[in-house]
Amino acid sequence: MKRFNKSSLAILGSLLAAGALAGFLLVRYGVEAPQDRYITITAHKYAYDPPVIRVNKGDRLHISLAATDVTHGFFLEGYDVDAQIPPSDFNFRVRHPSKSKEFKETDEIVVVASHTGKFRYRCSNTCGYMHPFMQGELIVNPNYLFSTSVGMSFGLCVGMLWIFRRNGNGGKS
Ligand SMILES: [Cu+2]
Repeated sequence: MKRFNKSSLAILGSLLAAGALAGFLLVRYGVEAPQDRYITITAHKYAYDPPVIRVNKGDRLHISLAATDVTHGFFLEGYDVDAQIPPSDFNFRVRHPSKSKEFKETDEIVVVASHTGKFRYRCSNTCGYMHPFMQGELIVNPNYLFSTSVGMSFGLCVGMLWIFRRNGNGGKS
């Protein structure tokens, strides 16, 4: 019986070590996963480059805007951002429509990708006959690493329970 407990202790020990590792990974890559992403979006007749941006939930987006031909707009659905981008200028003007109609000059929009889903960005400054079709898409994915880590921890808990039960039965017989 004593010998049995020793081996189960060893198994428990390694499970705990694995659990600690999972916990470390969770903190390192899960909870703290939100990254700073520096994105430059160039507007021209009648598209944005890049046309699709993929980020993870919680990421902090530093968005710079530039226009190469005429003044374009940048309205980001779901994030209360609207900008006017004059050509050949590092700065652009931005406003948060729900808060103010006033545009303010800036060189960067900082937005936290706080909700998942697909959000279109489209031109909000009439720039030509194809203007209504000028749009792109911001895709905010859920944090998969975070989910994986939680799943791993859950698996470890189940594994430990199973070992406890097995040892309980083994001890009696
Ligand atoms: Cu435009």
